[in-house]
Amino acid sequence: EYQGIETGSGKSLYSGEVTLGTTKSGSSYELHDTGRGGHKTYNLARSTSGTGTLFTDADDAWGTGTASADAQDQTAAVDAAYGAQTTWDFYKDTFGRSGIKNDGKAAYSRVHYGSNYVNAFWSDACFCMTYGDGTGNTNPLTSLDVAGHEMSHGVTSNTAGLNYSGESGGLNEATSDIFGTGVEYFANSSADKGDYLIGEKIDINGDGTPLRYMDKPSKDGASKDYWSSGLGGVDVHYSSGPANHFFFLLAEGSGARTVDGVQYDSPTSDGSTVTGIGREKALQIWYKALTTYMTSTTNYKAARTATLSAASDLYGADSTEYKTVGAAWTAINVA
Ligand code: ASN
Ligand code: ZN
Ligand code: CA
Repeated sequence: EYQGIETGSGKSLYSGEVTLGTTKSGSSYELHDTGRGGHKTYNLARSTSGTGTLFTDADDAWGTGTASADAQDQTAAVDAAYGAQTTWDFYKDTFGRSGIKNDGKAAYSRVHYGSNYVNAFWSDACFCMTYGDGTGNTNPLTSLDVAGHEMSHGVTSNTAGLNYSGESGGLNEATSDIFGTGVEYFANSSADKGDYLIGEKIDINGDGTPLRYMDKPSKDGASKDYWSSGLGGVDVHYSSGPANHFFFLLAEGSGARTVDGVQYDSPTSDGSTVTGIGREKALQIWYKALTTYMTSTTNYKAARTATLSAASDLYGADSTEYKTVGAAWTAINVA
């Protein structure tokens, strides 16, 4: 476990009470995490440009004021700062990666972007993370899996560089869902338990359903479950489906099962049965494939080869892990 400088406490919107890396500055505190590359969290106060104002607080207890505009403002900042520090810790502890560029330097985060902005996004240009407040400016897009998803776009940009269109775009999106899920599990928060659902906390559909499902992506009404020859023409947030599905099959296996309290039912294209190797190993294989074998033009067929090479490096070409990688791709119609 990462031993950072965690001096503050925060009341988050989605992850309960959290500890935060903060910095004392004069008689006040800044939302500035010197233990993790110097990450800072800023308030855009509904602007859509610039850096905004660095969050400060008098007593280092963030988001706890009563009924003040500041307390409300700080809550999204607590989630954003917690998301950045947990994503940092996940990459460090799981893969030995120090930040998005693996250079020990943090990005920064901005919250309260625009008005009624129902999205969050990573930008390579500012090397920063931005969160909208959602519908009515009351549903910030700051849940942990979303934070981990978005910042993982930065990792992909700085490693494989998967082009954000066609099949490589779907693999880029899936990489963010896979590691966003890794971050959520890593945090082990009772308020936001790990699962293979994306965005289940932000209620973006208004009916309590998540944005995406990794066990059976088509449950969202648009994502693809299996590879087909037309996949490259599909929106990247839906052509990610088969790779998310591959990851679920590799980690947990096919068929109906309950994982950490959530019910899943993951089908295979050919009726085959896949027995999962566990999430930890599946994450290691995807990360090694992303950082060693994938390139900007990697498509689904090449992703199969890349992950097989990674599994061979990590566990051997005769290993169950290697064979399961092949079986999981075959199960989503990538032979
Ligand atoms: N939230 C979106 C995503 O990460 C932003 C975008 O369209 N790039 O995919
Ligand atoms: Zn994305
Ligand atoms: Ca989730």
